[in-house]
Amino acid sequence: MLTIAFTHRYEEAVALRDAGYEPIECAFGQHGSVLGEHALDHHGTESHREGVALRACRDLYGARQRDPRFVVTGTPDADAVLAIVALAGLVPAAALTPAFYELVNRQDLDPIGLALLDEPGGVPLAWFNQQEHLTQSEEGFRKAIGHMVRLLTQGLPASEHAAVASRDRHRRDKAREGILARYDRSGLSLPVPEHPRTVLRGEAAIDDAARVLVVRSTVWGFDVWYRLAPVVVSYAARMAKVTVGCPDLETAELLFGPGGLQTVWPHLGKGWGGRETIGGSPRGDRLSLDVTHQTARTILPLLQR
Ligand SMILES: [Mn+2]
Repeated sequence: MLTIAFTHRYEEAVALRDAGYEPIECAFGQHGSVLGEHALDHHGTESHREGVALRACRDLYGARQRDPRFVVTGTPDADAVLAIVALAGLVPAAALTPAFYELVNRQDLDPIGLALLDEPGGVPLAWFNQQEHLTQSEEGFRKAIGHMVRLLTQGLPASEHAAVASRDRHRRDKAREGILARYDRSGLSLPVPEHPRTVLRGEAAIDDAARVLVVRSTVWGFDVWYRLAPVVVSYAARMAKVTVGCPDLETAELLFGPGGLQTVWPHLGKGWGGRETIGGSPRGDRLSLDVTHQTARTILPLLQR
């Protein structure tokens, strides 16, 4: 009997772990990570570990088949969900091909640098990512697990391949439509090029004039936006919150010095925060689009390069 316990609370995850549940990617910000017997996390203080789906599929197939109790938090992404499927042995071992779980791992580690639809096995993974209502809840995880099991055992019907590609094109178009401004280091507006080829990161980002992109988003579009500037200030319309991001730690530190965006949060106001590479407005606060533009104006003078 598959048991999924979802929690937002560190203490509850610890209690469930102590009761014998296996935590999957149970990282709780400053509390750190709750690890079980198989140490299945790779965030924060555990970032030296390999991804969880990779280890579960390659090394730990069926390890929790007789006691499939898991504690989870956050979003049921492909990495966490595939790890549960493998540990619980919900599909035959042969259905877990290295090509697929290695791709899940690569996408989890670097979602912005990967043109998923161009990768072998990328279309089925993109299909999973497109599924809706995969909420941060037990129900969301159960739905996601169901999708993953069907994908692995039945494959994706040929007719769905074109639909996946077309939905992704639609998402990227939406992400582009949301672009409000693109600034150089002095705050001067730059045009938005039609077909930027690669994500701007590291020294290549510094070589380009663009620094800050301001967007109002209704879709996830960082893979599109980081091709246009190495700092993205995004207004999530539905949540009414502002996110600030850089494509990776190296780029964030080139632009803002050691600590990357950690040096930026104190300038943005009380409750703003996050990691070196991504974060944003206080959880639960609903902000206006104006704040997004103000955020970009505050960040520009903080750029060191
Ligand atoms: Mn992961």
